[in-house]
Amino acid sequence: MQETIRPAMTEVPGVGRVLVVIPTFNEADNVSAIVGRVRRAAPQVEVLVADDNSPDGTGAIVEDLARADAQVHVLHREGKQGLGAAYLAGFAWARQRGFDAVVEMDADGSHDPRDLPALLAAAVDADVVIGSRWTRGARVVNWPLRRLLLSRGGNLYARLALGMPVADATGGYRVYRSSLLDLLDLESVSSQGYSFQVELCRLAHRAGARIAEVPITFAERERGASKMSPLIVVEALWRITGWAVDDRRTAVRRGWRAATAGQARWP
Ligand SMILES: Nc1nc2c(ncn2[C@@H]2O[C@H](COP(=O)(O)OP(=O)(O)OP(=O)(O)O)[C@@H](O)[C@H]2O)c(=O)[nH]1
Ligand SMILES: [Mg+2]
Repeated sequence: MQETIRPAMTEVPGVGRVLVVIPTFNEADNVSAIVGRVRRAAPQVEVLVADDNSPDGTGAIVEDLARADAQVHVLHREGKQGLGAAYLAGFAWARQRGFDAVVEMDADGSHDPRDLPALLAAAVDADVVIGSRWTRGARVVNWPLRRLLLSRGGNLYARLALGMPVADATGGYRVYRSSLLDLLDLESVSSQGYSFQVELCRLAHRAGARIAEVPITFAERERGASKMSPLIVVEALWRITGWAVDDRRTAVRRGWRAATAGQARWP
């Protein structure tokens, strides 16, 4: 049987076939622009928009984009089920089709596709690459003080509570190698909102993944409405605290087992 050879154009050197997953809910004002910008910034990658049946017609707009471009796809989902669920569906879509890496990116323009080549280059030697707002060289443009403080505070808490050596554990501009996603227990993921990013970071860290951070320029959304809500912040705080308690319980249990095993040997 003759082997199918994929054109080199659809591969990122050292990484392979890459799918950019863009979750959307009511992003009709943004979605065409972001898909076009991704395609221009990284012509080798494919794009999947995971739309939660947006009432503003985002899904139909992406249908048109997909008809015109074989590297653009749309996943229509039944209704608004949160960012985390949309990403998990996108990851499953990518894995079923043999993509080697998946990128997470917001539709609202906060994540600049021109940073994508640098993120993909870092993925050559990493399992996860985080586009970081809080690494030297990064820029955050037009964010109100309230959002800056929330992000800095949330990241500080996540870092201290979970002991992860990551500056931006809440950021949502990332590359995951599929080989890592295959190792993670994604069925155990329960986060809906922001804490999804922290939860995946924690799973990756615990799996011993090589995590790299690359500075990005992050900009406040210009069009459309934010889906950020107090509930999303409360969910993140609640879950991070729960994971921190679990981690400490596990550590105490391990310490206790080690200590009692020692006693058995030296009565
Ligand atoms: N499919 C899907 N996408 C969602 C859902 N909630 C948010 N999104 C998308 O996730 C991305 C991030 O959401 P944003 O509203 O920009 O949230 P944010 O970036 O945390 O907040 P802002 O700073 O206010 O923009 C956007 O592309 C949204 O359209 C959801 O329930 N389902
Ligand atoms: Mg946003």
